[in-house]
Amino acid sequence: MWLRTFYFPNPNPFAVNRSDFLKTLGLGALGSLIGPGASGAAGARNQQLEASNGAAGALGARNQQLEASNGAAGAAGAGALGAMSIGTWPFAEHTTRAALEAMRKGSSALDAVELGVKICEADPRERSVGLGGRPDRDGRVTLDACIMDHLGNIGAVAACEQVVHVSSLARAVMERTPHVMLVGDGATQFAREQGFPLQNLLVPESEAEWKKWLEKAEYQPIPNIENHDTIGQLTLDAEGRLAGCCTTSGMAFKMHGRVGDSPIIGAGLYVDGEVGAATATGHGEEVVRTVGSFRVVAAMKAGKSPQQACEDAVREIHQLFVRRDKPWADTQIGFIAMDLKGHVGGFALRPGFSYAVATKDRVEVLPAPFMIA
Ligand code: SD4
Repeated sequence: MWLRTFYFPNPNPFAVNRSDFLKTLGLGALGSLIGPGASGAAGARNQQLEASNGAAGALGARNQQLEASNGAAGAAGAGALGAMSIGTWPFAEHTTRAALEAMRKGSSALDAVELGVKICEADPRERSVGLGGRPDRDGRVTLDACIMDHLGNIGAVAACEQVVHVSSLARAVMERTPHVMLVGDGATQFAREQGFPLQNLLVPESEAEWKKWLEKAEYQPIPNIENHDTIGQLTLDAEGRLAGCCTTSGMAFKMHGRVGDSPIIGAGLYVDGEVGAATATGHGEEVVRTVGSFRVVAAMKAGKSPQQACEDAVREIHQLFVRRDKPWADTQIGFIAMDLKGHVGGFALRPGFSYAVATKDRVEVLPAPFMIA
């Protein structure tokens, strides 16, 4: 059974950029009405694809400039570059800045990435991460997170309730258990045992959205229209250590127990301490299907730049939609990546995705190039 979700206005301070993304989803909803099944739809889709490849090319050029400028600093190696951090969506401007400052004061990449995403998890205005995250269709807020360091240490929790800082809980799984993932009640039980505070994560605004959604809740076998903005953040410290963390409340009004890509190592996040790191946002089912973040890092290992690797991963996801004859109009996928020299990349299936880059010179939010306009 599939779950269809709807967008409700978000009052948070980053609403401008987030609504761009959600506009994408609005267009997508329209596309889903006219796309699948219509005769000639494949031809129309191909034309759209060809046209948008051109657009992506132009944007790709812009991003190459970015790569070049970051690369210039990075060419001397991570030590010379200093610490840096990148993260998905505009809210990562704050979280990457905080991570950078922590690393400047001596934090490891791992400590810094956890510190960064926790800011987002604790903010009840962020309705797609941590406290205040939108609930599932039963009104329960269930969170997913994973964390990975440069040595291949990993930890994750999925469908976890009552814990704000699931990033820290994922780290606790990594450091204090012989396992790599705890889910559901087991994750909450572990949190209790470890002294994590347990609390209600459903804020009145999210509860009101859920109640409104219930009025029309429809479950149809069509691709989801999501309400989401996961934070995936990557850090590189001055000693050249990489770390990453991905944390989310996942798809709004999802089926209870649904888990996306975000807590799945290789899908929502991957770190190779000798190559680089990548993280994903968007339609988790598609990212899981393609082991997206691992795919990006593997491409970097094979010699692709972070930008090229993100683009390849999105195109491969798109190809799978085409091969399976599934419409992609109402979905979104975005990847960001960083290598050991501080080159960064970001790419999305559809317009509206942006990511923050914090280096010693500046902290900025960059619109990601995209494949299909
Ligand atoms: C998920 N990938 O649960 C997450 C949602 C997301 O931006 O990334 N939103 O499928």
